[in-house]
Amino acid sequence: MFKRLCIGILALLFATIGAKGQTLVPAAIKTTDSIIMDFMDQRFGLFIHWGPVTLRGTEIGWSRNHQVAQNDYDSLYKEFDPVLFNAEEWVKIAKAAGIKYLTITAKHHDGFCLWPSAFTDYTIRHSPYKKDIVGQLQKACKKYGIKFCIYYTILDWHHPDYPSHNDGKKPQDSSKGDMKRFVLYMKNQLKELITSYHPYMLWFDGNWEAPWTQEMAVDLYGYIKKLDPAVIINNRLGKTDHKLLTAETVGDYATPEQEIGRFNMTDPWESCITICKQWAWKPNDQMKSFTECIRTLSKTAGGNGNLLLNIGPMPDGRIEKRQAERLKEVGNWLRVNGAAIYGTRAGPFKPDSIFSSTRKGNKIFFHVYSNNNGSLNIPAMPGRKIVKAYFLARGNISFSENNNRIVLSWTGEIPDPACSIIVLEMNASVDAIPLVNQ
Ligand code: H79
Repeated sequence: MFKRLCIGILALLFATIGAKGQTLVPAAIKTTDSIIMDFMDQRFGLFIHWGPVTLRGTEIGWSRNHQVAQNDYDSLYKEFDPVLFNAEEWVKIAKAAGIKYLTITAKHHDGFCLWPSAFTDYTIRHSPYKKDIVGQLQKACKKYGIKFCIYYTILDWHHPDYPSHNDGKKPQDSSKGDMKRFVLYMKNQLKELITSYHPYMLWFDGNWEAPWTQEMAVDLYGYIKKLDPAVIINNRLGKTDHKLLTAETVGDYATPEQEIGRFNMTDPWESCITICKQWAWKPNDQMKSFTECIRTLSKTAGGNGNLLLNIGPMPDGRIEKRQAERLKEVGNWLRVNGAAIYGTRAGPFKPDSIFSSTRKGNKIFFHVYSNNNGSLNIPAMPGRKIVKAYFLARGNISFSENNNRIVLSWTGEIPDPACSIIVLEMNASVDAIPLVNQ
């Protein structure tokens, strides 16, 4: 009887059933709010998509058996020798860009591993380069105070135990798959990654294919949390929409892709957006302007989310000069205006085409995208008065408060046409005030 009771309690601890009968992650093992809030304080991360496919300049994973024949794609690692790769150079570029965390594609959908995994030969160790790329980056991040994160996709179109061998294109032979063995492979690799590199966050992907189930996802979440209860996990482990967090979601935060997430003061989210068009490097790929990059970062913070901005390094190991320069420009803007981004929360105004707002303590930051004839007219906040108003990049500006409206005005153009920050210092904290209707 006692034994049965114990088994019952254990079952309750390790499997929670939702209202619709789905397996859910038990609340007790979920990443704590304080860890998630710390993550949301970082606001700006660098995504790096890299692998042997850069030798062809086509998209990572997706071009296998499309633009690049499968056999050719799967042999590229034999030529992958990025002799100019210098982890510290990458991390210095990230640091100068004002980036707080870095996420590397340890394994993308093509199955190639950028670290010398003991569980497959399809790794960097068996390339002419041989050295551990994930390990070198982790070390450099530690040295320069950047949080190190790992992208690891679930689906694996190369692994013999994974039942689907490309994204639906023939030849397709799912009879040879063995998900039980494949899950063991994943667990072995994830244990290897967690114990070797101690990532701050794990970025899963490739969760949509049929062989992967909600039950497997909940089980894997628990497995990871036993290895490291503090590791942050994105919301692409389970089978729910990656833009949302729901009771069924397996993972800690939402991940809108190639779009700025919706304004949301309750659910944490991070938008992943490419600096060019492709995730992986492509010669002469179209690059976003400085204005686009800054407004993307500003509007993300103004929606209460993080930005994971993606770059694709070249096959020789270097980051393109123009991408590094663009990142440096972003960093220069952040050196002046970073107070409006890092550690802030969105609001108390909803973003529109003229401005976004963020807040921290007794400060409200207006991110202004247009000179707007030198003025902003906004509703006053009940119980709060302005003490001081100024551009972060320049001096004070005029303000007046009457008829429940605030009028801010300045002479000449805004300091930076891409995005200028106006600070309103208030007479008390604005962290908890409700949204102000415009
Ligand atoms: O790693 C990046 C993408 O490869 C991965 N997620 C980000 C972080 C991703 N996997 N699937 N998808 C994104 C959605 C599928 C998009 C596609 Fe396409 C549209 C696949 C084929 C058409 C975009 C354009 C990707 C390849 C070509």
